[in-house]
Amino acid sequence: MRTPIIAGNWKMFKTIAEATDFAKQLTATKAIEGVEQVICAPFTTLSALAGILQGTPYALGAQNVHFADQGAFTGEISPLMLKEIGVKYVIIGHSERRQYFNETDETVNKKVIAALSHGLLPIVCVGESLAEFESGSTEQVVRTQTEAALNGLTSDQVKQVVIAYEPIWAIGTGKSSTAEDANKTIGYIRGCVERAFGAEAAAAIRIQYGGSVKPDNIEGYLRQSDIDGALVGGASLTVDGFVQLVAGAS
Ligand code: G2H
Repeated sequence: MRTPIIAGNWKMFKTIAEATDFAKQLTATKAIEGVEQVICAPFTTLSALAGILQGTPYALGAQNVHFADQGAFTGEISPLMLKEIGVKYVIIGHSERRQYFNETDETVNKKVIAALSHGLLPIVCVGESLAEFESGSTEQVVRTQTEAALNGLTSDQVKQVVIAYEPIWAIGTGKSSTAEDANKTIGYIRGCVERAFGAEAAAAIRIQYGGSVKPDNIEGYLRQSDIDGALVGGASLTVDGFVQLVAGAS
């Protein structure tokens, strides 16, 4: 009943020329149905990608957004600006932004509220560090991050949010959580959503796994009861890789 969603997170990779090549190749291949497909690309490439992806099954995503509509915030991009380009999704609170750019639970929440108010769909990242994993605090960490990110939303708004559970120790390291462990934590996150927003919202919200997902391990994750897709970095950078990931989720 929940449509799986595969989102490629290109991070700080691809020039406009490279992104354009990718999109042209991707749109020339036969699209796989039954899986929502999103490319979260660098800001500089979004306009060019929008021109190619418009009217195709591939949605466009950004990797960050500011919470204000406009203002003296040098270097930032507002939800209005993303909406104008034709962006549909926006990653909020990726661990790299929490780690390197002072993203906090509070700014994540402000960004989620701002994105939704402009019709952008947030992909909110939560996940524990290696030390937190080893000390057994995974559930406490993801609960705090999830509750903070969704604070103040209505249950109808929560249904539009995608959560990506990404254990930090699995990101870009080649180490990945087992499918069973990821499913257990994602089931726990769904339980947190149910306690705060009710059973209907919890049944509707899509929760992805992220962290070293590859074409050869994606099927194991997607077979799990609570995992609704994947947020994928490195393996989404080639057209072949992206298509294989989507095939693995279909
Ligand atoms: C985690 C993930 C994408 P990778 O950051 O969000 O990256 O698949 O390269 O581990």
